[in-house]
Amino acid sequence: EWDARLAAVFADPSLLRLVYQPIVDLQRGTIAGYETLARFSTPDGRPSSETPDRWFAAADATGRGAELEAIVVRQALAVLPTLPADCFLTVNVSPHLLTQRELAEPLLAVDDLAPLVLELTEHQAVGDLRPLIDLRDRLRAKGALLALDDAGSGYSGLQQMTQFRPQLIKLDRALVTGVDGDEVKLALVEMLGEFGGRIDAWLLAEGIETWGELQAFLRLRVPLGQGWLLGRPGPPWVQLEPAVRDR
Ligand code: G
Ligand code: G
Ligand code: MN
Ligand code: NA
Repeated sequence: EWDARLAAVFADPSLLRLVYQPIVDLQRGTIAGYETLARFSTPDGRPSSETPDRWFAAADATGRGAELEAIVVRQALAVLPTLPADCFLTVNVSPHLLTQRELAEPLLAVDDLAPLVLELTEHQAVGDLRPLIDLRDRLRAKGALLALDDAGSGYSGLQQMTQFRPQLIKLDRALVTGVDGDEVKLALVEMLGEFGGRIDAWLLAEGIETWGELQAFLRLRVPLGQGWLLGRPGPPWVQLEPAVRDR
């Protein structure tokens, strides 16, 4: 089942299409960047009924995860020159796949990776960390930035912050949802903000869906936000939701 689906995408990479969700400079109310999100189609042109995370998990399970993420990376690198000025572009990559040749090579082949941001979440144990740290340093030297995705979730904890030394910390949606009126979530966000300041990392609140949540992050002076209230994933380069833009 998955073997046939994946084979179709590797034969025709246009079955994997990227959409782009705005990331907002909360204090200025402008777009600071975009997150790329993969969308899959079947060979007959219909949207896949499987979610992207299932696609990436299935590819990983058959040893082709790096190859699939490489399709994303190639498409992201191709649109990079068309990105609006002063914006960054993020891609989601699994740290345990990043060091594989299929994924590392297209990135290392580029002289200047700025303003590309690699969003890392690890759902598996990474064995020997040294190759990853070495690669991270080479990618940084080429101008790539690192983000820790899903920060505060079980998958992206304190250990990963010390290992990856991210320049961007993406607060997990679970911390964002209902943050207004939840003292414990507010305290955690404040703590991570302080922590981010100490290690020179920016905080990004993802999954903002309500005005109450947005106001909480404005009050906390969290610099960056993302979520359906602000902008949905769409074609390049979708603008902010009108209600937010005209506010
Ligand atoms: O956009 P959406 O909510 O459908 O994404 C669902 C999940 O799939 C999210 O966890 C997201 O991080 C993951 N995902 C989407 N695009 C990519 C991608 O390009 N690479 C990887 N590894 N995961 C992705
Ligand atoms: O795992 P990762 O954090 O990369 O997943 C990002 C996913 O979150 C994407 O699939 C995207 O579609 C989804 N997303 C983005 N904004 C919102 C939001 O405001 N609410 C919800 N429920 N999902 C969101
Ligand atoms: Mn992400
Ligand atoms: Na995330």
